[in-house]
Amino acid sequence: MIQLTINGIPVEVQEGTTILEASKKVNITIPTLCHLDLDDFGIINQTASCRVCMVEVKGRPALVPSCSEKCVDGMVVHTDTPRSISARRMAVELLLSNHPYDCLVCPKNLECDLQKLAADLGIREVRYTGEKMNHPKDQTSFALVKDPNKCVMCRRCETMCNEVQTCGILSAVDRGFNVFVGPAFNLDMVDTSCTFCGQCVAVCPTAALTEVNNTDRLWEHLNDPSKHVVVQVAPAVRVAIGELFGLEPGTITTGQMVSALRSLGFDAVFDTDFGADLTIMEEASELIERLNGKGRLPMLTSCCPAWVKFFEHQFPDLLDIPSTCKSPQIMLGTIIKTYYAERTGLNPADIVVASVMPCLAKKAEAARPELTKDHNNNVDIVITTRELGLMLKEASVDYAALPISDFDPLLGESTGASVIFGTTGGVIEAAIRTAYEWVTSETLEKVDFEQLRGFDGIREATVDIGDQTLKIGIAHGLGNARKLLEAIRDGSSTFHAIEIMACPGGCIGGGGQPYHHGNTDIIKKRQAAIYQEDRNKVLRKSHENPYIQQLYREYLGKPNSHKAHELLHTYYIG
Ligand code: HC1
Ligand code: SF4
Repeated sequence: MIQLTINGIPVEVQEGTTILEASKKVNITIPTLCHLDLDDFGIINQTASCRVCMVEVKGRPALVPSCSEKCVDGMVVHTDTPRSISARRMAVELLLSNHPYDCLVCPKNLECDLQKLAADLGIREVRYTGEKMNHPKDQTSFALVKDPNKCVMCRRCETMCNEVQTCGILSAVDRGFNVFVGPAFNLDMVDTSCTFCGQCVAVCPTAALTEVNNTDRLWEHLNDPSKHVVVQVAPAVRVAIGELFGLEPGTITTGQMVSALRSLGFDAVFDTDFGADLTIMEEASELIERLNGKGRLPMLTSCCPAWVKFFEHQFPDLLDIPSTCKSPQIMLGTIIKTYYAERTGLNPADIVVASVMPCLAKKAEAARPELTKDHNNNVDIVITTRELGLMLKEASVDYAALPISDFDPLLGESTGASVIFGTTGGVIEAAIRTAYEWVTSETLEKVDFEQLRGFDGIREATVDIGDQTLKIGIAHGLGNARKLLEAIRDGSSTFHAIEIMACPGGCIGGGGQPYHHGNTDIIKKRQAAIYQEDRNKVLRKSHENPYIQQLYREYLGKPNSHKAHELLHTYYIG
């Protein structure tokens, strides 16, 4: 062990610990900008490029960056000397000298780490002025916007994209003053193999990477009396949106969220969870069929659109292994434009389906040509959790004070199995709850499959169903998914089913959720809330949802029927 003092406080740390890490141990905060430590998910960005975390070490003539400097025995560190504060201010001023000053109308206003740092350091003027970068914005995708002029070269997005997601889209483009992070040859995002997972957006400290904002388009629809505008909300939104209104992470606000949506003027408020229950009906049937020899094993879940893009781009030889089920978002959109339209006598062309998703890839998913019908999108417009927060603030909604209300009937009814879709491990657990009862014809008394839960990037578990032992794999984060796929490709995989979610933590850590600013405890609290919401439900198995049963009785026939296939299944494009 190594002994040192920081600001006069003795600290004992293991060899290899940085001064920044040692400081955290004794609750000393050193400001940083480029540094990102999501160690729970194996993510550390340690480029030491911003020079904001400079500190003084006794006996050293120069200041050192605390994020990369390792502790040594007997070290005496001071983090807040006039010299280190002055160096910090200069580093921030230099970043600001070249940064656009449009904070008031910037998409990251009040959420920007650079803005906060400047405020915390009391910067009131920038002593250095000069040329600014003038690169065009990339607005070519349905999911994200890249504004190179706001790039501070922290490389957080690059670490996320290349090391965690292993997508390899982002790196330094251009040289010297004009340098920024973007795709090789500065290609348009839409022309790259980007999965639109949005994890680069989730960790960008400024507005160099943000989501496509669809709120104005949605307001237009809501203000158009000729349209019947309905909304669906993803499982992970209800345990995170409260954070935008000052509530503790992990606060479940399902009822307030429904009231909030109604107050915005939606004609009906439906639940993507209903779509998730429907997905389980189809996916559990498909799994049982494949286990009975009809189709290839392992079967992979297919509800995460960034994951779908990833295997289409990177594993085009394995397109027959994912389930053919559309995602819950698209299943519900399809049911709204068909079954719901018929029941209500509305022309599908007059129905606008909006989705609130924790995810940026859902925006791109809704626009996929094979998921639209007769040029009429099944889901017309997707906003993120953050965008819903913006709309509610625009409308001066006092979120925390809202009464609790229920989703609209039928397509708003759901079970606990669908809620857990929002966390890593939840989709496969939901599928197992149903598959178990269908295969064994026995009641599953204990629905909590603890062995499928957790945060490890790759998890393995076995589940006994009748006389069969199923081997289940779970991965979150695309780099982890790649490892499981490579094993399938080389023939060494022995799994029967694999769940994959692109974002660390699953949808609760999605690129459209309230910014966590590098605090993984927030994602863990959201996960605990998801499991609590499952326990709160009377029904916890998808096939027990009475309205799902009604939908099959009245409209779809049986799971995997011809009609179910036509409406609820899809194909992949390599
Ligand atoms: Fe997800 Fe899904 S769980 S993909 O993370 O299968 O976005 O929350 O809506 O469609 O249900 C996202 C979440 C979401 C779908 C469901
Ligand atoms: Fe990489 Fe995902 Fe960002 Fe695309 S959205 S650049 S894949 S991190």
